[in-house]
Amino acid sequence: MQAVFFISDVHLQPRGSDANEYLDEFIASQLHGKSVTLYILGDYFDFWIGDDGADKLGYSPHLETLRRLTNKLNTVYFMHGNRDFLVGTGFSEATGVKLLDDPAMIELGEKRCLLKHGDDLCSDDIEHQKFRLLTRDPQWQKSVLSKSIDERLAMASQMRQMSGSSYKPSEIMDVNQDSIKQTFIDHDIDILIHGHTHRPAVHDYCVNKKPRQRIVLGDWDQGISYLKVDKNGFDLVHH
Ligand SMILES: [Mn+2]
Repeated sequence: MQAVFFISDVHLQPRGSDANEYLDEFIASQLHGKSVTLYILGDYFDFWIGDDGADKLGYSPHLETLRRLTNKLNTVYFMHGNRDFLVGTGFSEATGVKLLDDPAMIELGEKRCLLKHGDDLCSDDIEHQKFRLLTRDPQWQKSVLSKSIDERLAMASQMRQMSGSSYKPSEIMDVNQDSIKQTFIDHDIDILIHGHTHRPAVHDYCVNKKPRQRIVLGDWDQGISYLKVDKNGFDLVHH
């Protein structure tokens, strides 16, 4: 079996940050010179104001990196997060990366796996769920994308300030266990893979008398973080 990698929450900054360096290191050590599949499960970019604004934000080198990966016969998938929900077909055409719906079902060996960013599993955070509904609405997105790049930049920095200033207890920021159980049942899956919470871990469940697992991908604030699946099994690596 060809290796399959999953990452999320890299939060790449336009002007560069430690995460940029960790990502380069990850690509060089794990992906370079091999034919692999990479799933990016949201919040790859810390913010995104539309595909036409990537250059102005200084994100072009990141797009070139993805283009080089897909040119080398790697398959790269991208799912939106709550930061980069405006990534669109222009990005996909520029990079060769395939856009994925949330949720997405895949099979890994014998296992039925569901992929999600994970923010809608945090159903106790009512405020965020309202924000999510609004920002995923195609009409709202269309009206935002019709604004000038400068107007969208101002909007993005305002939104970032707002989310940075509101304090919420940590249990509200984690997934709701009823939402998890319902997700296992609704999709009849063995494994749920998601990011968003920045709490990398493998959780075991028993739902409807079947063992199930929830694998949470980590953030990249302190180092490389990924899930690798190959003939040896599942390996969650977080530095
Ligand atoms: Mn997120």
